[in-house]
Amino acid sequence: LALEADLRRAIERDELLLHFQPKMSLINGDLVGAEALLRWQHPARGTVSPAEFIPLAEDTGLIQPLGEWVIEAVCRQLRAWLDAGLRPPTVAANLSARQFRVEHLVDQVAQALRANRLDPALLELEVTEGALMHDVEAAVATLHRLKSVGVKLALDDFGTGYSSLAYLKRLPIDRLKIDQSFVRDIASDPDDAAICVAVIGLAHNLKLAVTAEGVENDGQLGYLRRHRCDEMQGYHFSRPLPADDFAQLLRSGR
Ligand code: G
Ligand code: G
Ligand code: MN
Ligand code: NA
Repeated sequence: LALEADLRRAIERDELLLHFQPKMSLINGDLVGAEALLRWQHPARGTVSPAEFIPLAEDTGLIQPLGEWVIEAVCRQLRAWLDAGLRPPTVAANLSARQFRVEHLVDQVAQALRANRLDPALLELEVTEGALMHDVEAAVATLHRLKSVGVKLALDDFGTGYSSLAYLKRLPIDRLKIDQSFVRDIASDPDDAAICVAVIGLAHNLKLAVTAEGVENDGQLGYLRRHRCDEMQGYHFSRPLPADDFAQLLRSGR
């Protein structure tokens, strides 16, 4: 497949880059974090969405070098911002299901943090329920090893997978991210609203922070704030930004 061969070379050719989507506190409006989102600037195809090439990378094993590149690139970027005198918030990287099961993932993460002399709490890793359900015992062990490195852990797309509440309490995670499919109609659909309120309550009872994804308007924002959601991410606050634009946001002291 042509795309697979291209993806193989994309890392060496420097065609990959990260965008950073700011996360906002619903308590005080502060910039409290960012999610790193992978972008592939293909010379002929233009921008290729990760929704297209992450599944391909998973099927071909390319997810291993690709995932390692993402972790290292996030750490290098954090170091660059610190060296520029900025105070970056915690930045989250997405881990694909297969990447999460890579043997030396924990060593990769620890090495990238060490090489860039970073406080591990500046890095957050987002995993989906699907990545954990494959082998719950192994997943819990890996999460504990990541936790002991000092990174933050988030459960992404929460509510769309099949996690049982019985094992949710065993996961050493810091945050639940409410999937954007529940947030979209929160102000008009009582079922979606009920699900969001329940997830916020669940998270808080388990002493977890909760972030709503895909917030696009004031109605959604107000509803989430009234129901004590901690943070939000979405176009209403900011789209994913190129690194320079994100640095500009940091400089502006938001
Ligand atoms: O930003 P965007 O809507 O294009 O992202 C599409 C999908 O790709 C999302 O599900 C997002 O989680 C995923 N994605 C973006 N960046 C990464 C990455 O670095 N690693 C993995 N595994 N998935 C990513
Ligand atoms: O799967 P994950 O939650 O990691 O992916 C987040 C995806 O959601 C990214 O592709 C990102 O570009 C996208 N996204 C971020 N904010 C919004 C938003 O407000 N609305 C929509 N529709 N998508 C968003
Ligand atoms: Mn995510
Ligand atoms: Na999501």
